[in-house]
Amino acid sequence: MEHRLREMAEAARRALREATNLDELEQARARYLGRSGILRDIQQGIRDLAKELRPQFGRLINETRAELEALLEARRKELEAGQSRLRAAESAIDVTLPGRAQHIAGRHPLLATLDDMLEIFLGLGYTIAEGPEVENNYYGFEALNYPPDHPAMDEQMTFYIADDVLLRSQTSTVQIRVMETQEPPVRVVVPGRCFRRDTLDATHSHTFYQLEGLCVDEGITMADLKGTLLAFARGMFGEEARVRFRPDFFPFTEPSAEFAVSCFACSGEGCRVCKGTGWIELGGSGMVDPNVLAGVGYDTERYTGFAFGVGVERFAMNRYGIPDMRLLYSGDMRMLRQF
Ligand code: 2U9
Repeated sequence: MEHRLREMAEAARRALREATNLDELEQARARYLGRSGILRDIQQGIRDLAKELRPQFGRLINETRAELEALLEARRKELEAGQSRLRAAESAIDVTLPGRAQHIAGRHPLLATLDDMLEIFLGLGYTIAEGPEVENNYYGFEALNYPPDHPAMDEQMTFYIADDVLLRSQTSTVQIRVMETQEPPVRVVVPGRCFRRDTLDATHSHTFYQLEGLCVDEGITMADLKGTLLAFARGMFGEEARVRFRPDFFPFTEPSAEFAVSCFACSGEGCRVCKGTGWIELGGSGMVDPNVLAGVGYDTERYTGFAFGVGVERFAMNRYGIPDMRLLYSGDMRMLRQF
């Protein structure tokens, strides 16, 4: 019996010492010290011993159990320490690795252009007005002096949501709303998204940004329009910039003029940016048609006004040399990181 105990103790010591991980250690514990382990089995054998030998043997069993349990605990601590060292080594930071570049977000070229435009008009005393993208026929066309059969009102050109519900094709709807609630003097710029049934390609988009402006007061003339757009061009392109006006037609202005700025890349000599013309088209403008002013209840004998509109996408593309309008909406980081 005693021999069996000593042999078991020796085997248990070896198993505990040689356990290479916590699982193996647990297996050894269960085998030798567990409830149905070998030590318990030996202990049960006490019953078969002579009465006088039992206390001595019981003590020996208890001493062996205490020794093995101490060994078990010591080995558990060792293995746990080893495991956490291993984990620490696995998750250690390699300070010699090159760092990952952090990209700091910048302004999107489209909105950067719009912000810069707005800044100039704020400096000229304009306020910013905004309004709904979903409009009705009155604000979208009628109040802007479009004749009832104008092709722009066709479903081929304008997005209709229902009979008299449409997506605005220009922000001019907002100027009508401003004038309805305010007597002159009016000086507003209106940035916003507009929608037309154009097919997406390098120079067209069904959704695009416009900046329009409106100035109504006593004694406003075409000279004010020209001076304002010259200040705008100089603010955007520098003091050397010149503007050119050529006759055009819009239902809501009379007379109307398209306007262009001398090419910022070649100062008007002719280059790739301006396609050899020396000029970059910016938008349209004109004196507000008296029908529009009368429509909002203004006294057309007393007040005159000018208005203009600029497409922001084309402006941004020219400014930054972006060759395709779709790049402005792609969210492609290879493009956006350049700004
Ligand atoms: C009111 C009266 C008149 C705004 C104007 C234009 C000329 C114009 C285009 C430029 C590029 C639109 O994005 S674009 O294609 N705009 O040519 N817009 S005058 O005239 C107004 C606005 C509001 C009440």
